[in-house]
Amino acid sequence: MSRKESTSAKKKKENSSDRRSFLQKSTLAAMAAFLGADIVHAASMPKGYIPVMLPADFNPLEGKSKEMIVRNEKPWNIEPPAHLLNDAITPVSSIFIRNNGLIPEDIEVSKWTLTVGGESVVKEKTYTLAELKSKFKSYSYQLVIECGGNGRAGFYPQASGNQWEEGAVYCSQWTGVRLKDVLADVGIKSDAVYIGYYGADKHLNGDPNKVVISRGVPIAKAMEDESLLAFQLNGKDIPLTHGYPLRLVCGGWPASVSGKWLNKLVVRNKVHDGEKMMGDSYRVPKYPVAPGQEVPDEDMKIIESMPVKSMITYPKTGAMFGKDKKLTVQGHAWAGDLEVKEMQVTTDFGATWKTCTLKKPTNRLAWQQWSIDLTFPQAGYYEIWAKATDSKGISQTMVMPGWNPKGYLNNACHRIAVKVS
Ligand SMILES: Nc1nc2c(c(=O)[nH]1)N[C@H]1C(S)=C(S)[C@@H](COP(=O)(O)O)O[C@H]1N2
Ligand SMILES: [Mo]
Repeated sequence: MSRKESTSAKKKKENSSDRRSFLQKSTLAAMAAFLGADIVHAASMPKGYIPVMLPADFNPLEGKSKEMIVRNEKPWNIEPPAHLLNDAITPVSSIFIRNNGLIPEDIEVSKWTLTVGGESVVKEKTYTLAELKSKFKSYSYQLVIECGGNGRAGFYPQASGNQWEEGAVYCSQWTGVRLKDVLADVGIKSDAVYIGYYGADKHLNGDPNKVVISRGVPIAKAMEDESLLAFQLNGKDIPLTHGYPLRLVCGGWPASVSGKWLNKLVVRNKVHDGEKMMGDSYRVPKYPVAPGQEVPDEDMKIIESMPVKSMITYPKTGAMFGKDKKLTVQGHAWAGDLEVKEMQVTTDFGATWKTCTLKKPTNRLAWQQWSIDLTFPQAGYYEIWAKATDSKGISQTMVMPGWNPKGYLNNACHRIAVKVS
């Protein structure tokens, strides 16, 4: 408990100073991200000035909400507060950004190609974007993309990495061709077990030969209908920061398997061993460990389907309203490859739970909307905690779930505070 109090106190302080400096700070961070270098004399740069190396119509936040919280400037990582995620289909303005390296520059779409190779293809093949679009049928799905480290801020002892709170997750609509159709066209051998991706982003140190991140999924996940090579997000070209012009998207698994700026896929006859597939990266202990404990490498396993989780997106924490007034609480719930079968809230710290109305997902791997009407007969301070249960009967924990070295998979109940007067 004391840890949670200190985190929220810290957060409050950060937020008030962040709000004021946000535009300036995030604009500069965005410019640096696109330039691939810090602007040394940024302090003397005139307000509203667009650096010569950036296009005149450069819009640093690409339509992002001014309420986004900056977690890191280099690489550029930002997340929305929970209330910005209230829509069933997340608008680009509220989508978190997680980059491990530098956003690629000078993308020439007409020259963009995707090469599919690796030891388990019959023969390597290269497609232009136009070929991909014309040769294969397009499909659209709403997919939950959640960073494996979403909720990391809730772990104690603190795990290193972006201190994400609740916002490193979204469910938007992706349009593209099915990965399985492309793999069938290339021809894969019977020994294929895994696919791996490569993207056009550059390493933070600028070394063009260093791979930023190259992860992947087992063949079975790659072959699912919903695994796409996507070129549209919410019906428009994917914004540059989210992987323009081509992105691998595999919903329900840690977002790190959804490779942005995709230009190469490899079909492997063993588990893909690309950058950030080994060590502590996106891997968790095979058994529960004590917080802070070191875990031998052979006892770590790769994160696959994400665990059951939910969030409260309305009202926002701190909301005030009148006694006996009806409050409709809303949010989403998701469960990796599974469906959510029940959604509950408590206002008495878990002594009693109320069952919410829960919608079916629009398609497999989309998040589900839930809501519940609450009334508070007595004035005062309340907390609302939300808990989802998946189709296998597994529920979210109320306290910190299994600690792990990099702080992945925190699916503890989301809670908000409200005041009734
Ligand atoms: N090429 C490339 N793909 C990437 C990454 C990256 O750094 N480079 N980051 C991954 C991680 S860790 C996450 S959480 C998601 C973030 O996707 P978003 O920025 O669209 O929210 O992209 C994934 N795909
Ligand atoms: Mo991530």
